[in-house]
Amino acid sequence: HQADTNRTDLMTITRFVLNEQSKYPESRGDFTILLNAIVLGCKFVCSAVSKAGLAKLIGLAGETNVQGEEQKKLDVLSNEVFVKALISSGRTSVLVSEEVGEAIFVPQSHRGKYIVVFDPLDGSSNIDCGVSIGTIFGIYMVKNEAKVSLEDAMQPGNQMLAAGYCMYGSSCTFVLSTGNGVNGFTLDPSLGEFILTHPNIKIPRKGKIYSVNEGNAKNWDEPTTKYVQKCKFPQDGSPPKSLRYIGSMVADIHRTLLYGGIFMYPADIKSPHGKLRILYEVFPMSYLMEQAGGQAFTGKQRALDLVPRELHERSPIFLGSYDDIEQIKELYASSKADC
Ligand code: P6P
Repeated sequence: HQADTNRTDLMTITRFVLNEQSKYPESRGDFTILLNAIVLGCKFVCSAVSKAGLAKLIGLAGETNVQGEEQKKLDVLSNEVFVKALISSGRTSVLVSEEVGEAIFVPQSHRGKYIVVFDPLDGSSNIDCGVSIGTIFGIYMVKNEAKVSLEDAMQPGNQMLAAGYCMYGSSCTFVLSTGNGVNGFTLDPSLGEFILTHPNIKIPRKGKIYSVNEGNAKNWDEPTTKYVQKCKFPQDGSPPKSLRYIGSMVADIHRTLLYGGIFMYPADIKSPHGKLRILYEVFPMSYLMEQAGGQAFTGKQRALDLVPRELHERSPIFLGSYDDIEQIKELYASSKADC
């Protein structure tokens, strides 16, 4: 009977968020409308990604994005779908997309109180080989609706009020936090609804996996080098950690969130600020990790305390299980002490 009840008592993402928002008497459903726009974009991308191989959507669109990378058609499509869905929701004022060099100021007629920073299709270089890719987003409140500016889009991560990602893999999984923990939803394609499948995700306090591109080892700084050495040759008699690196942030983070461990994209001699973008990669994933009981560290400070100065600014990032991050923080602290 209980199983039947669960099966018929569908906790969709919309119902879940409405429940959450009902805790705030002043909320008028704006956030739910905004989230539905993001969910619509993810449903579209999920469908397009699953058909990419067949629909010949793969392949270069011939254009290049601000990162100088050749854009694949799915990048272009995904970005357009999210921008249009967010603007038509009437709940946003400024959008920042990984695919667009400048901030997008929403026309006055459609302005609302939220700012959305997003990477419409992160890891897109993996599209052709079928590796999981994803959409990453973060949401801020505009500081002054009457006077919207670029500053609204470059707030520190500790001002973020919600963040999440949607992973397009063997199934389509939407992971979200609105500040009260982390919850995961899986798309039921027959219903076209995201159903709650991973309530109250908590990252294990300590993990057995480290995730980093070892190909950059030649260029790492000393604390990162020492930490990875400890993972491979533990001095305390514990077994070595396993290395898992997919090369698609959403997939690496999703595994870290569920299984524990540490994900690292450190600074190195080649990229002194690391590779990952603060606004729509580092902040949303750091927000989720903290909400799930983990930590996020840049090598110098708590990641969410960064204040971005450029829209597409990068930062080194170490995030994951609480105890694992403590270890890397100690190594950076002692290396600073040695200077
Ligand atoms: P590397 C994908 O291009 C991406 O932006 C992230 O999704 C991923 O974590 C990272 O870059 C992989 O970078 O240098 O290890 O290939």
